[in-house]
Parts: sequence; structure tokens; C-alpha cells
Amino acid sequence: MTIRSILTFPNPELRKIAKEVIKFDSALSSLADDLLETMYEFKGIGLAATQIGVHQRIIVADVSDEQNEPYIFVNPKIKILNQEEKGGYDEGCLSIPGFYEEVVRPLKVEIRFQDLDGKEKKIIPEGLLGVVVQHETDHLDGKLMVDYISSVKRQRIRSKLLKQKK
Ligand code: GNR
Ligand code: NI
Repeated sequence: MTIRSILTFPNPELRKIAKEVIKFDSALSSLADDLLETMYEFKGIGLAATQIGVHQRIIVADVSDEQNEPYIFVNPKIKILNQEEKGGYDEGCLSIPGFYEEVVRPLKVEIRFQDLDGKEKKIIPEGLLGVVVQHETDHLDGKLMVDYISSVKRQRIRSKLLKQKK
């Protein structure tokens, strides 16, 4: 149970592609605990291992009002069920603090994943959970919300965040 620090854009670690989880052991459970604790501490509704510098395919989410419905997805895989149905959402990212940008994503997706025991599962998320799982899975592939906006906007965010770091 440790609150980890979150890497911020443009840290190159955020661009690494995470590796498939193959060992479902106690180290994986403690990693999941740390991810949830860190997500709750920073008032996020999702967090990917990449954001704490761990390049393994595991993400957590909790979109409930009370922040008491944790989800853990190991090796998540997204299948778009309807290519035509898309929706825009004003997304935030703990790795890009203070910036919100509209990202358009498919609304109807299926998530295949494993639980902490390695058991294969499948869900069709409703609403915000679908957005968050797509946002988190992007992190595992080194992709960020700012990759969906213009490069001019992205550069502006980049320089603002770099100046804040000093
Ligand atoms: O806390 C978060 N809020 C959020 C809002 C809209 C769409 C996605 C997110 S995820 C984000 C936490 C985060 O950075 N996860 O990677
Ligand atoms: Ni994020």
C-alpha cells in the first residue's frame, strides 16, 4: 500500500509500450493496490501502470460517485463493436495536469481482460467507464490524450508543463 508518484507529459517514459502480464502473483496484487491507492489519492477516475513508470499491462478505474467501485483490468483488449457510433468527451489526465481536451472515441466497445487470478473476463462498459478504459489502454500503448489534438495545441501544453516543472 504505497502512493506512487505520477509521471507527467512530456516524460519519455510515458511513451513506452507496456508488456503483457504473465505472472499472476502477489507482486501483481500489490501493484494493483498501489495503482488504486494512487488513483484515489490524486482524485482520478482511472490510472495505468505506465503513469507510475511500471511498464506492465494493468489499469484501474473507478467512475462511481462515492469512489467505492474499483475495477482492475489486466491485459485489457478493446474491440470496437460499432465503428460509426462515436462520442466526444472532455478528458483530463493526471499525467497532463490542468488541461482538458475533447477526445472523440467509439461509444460501443467490448473489453476482454484478465483478473488478478488470471481468469479471462469480458465486459461491455456503459458511459464514462468505456471512455476511461480506452484512455487507460492508450497509456499502455504509449499514447496520450494530447495525441488526438492539433500539434500546435500539444506543443503549447508541452511548454507550459515544462515551465511549471522548474
Ligand atoms: O481522472 C481522470 N479523468 C478522466 C476524465 C475523462 C476521461 C478520462 C479520464 S482518466 C483521468 C485519470 C488518468 O489520467 N488516467 O490515465
Ligand atoms: Ni491519463
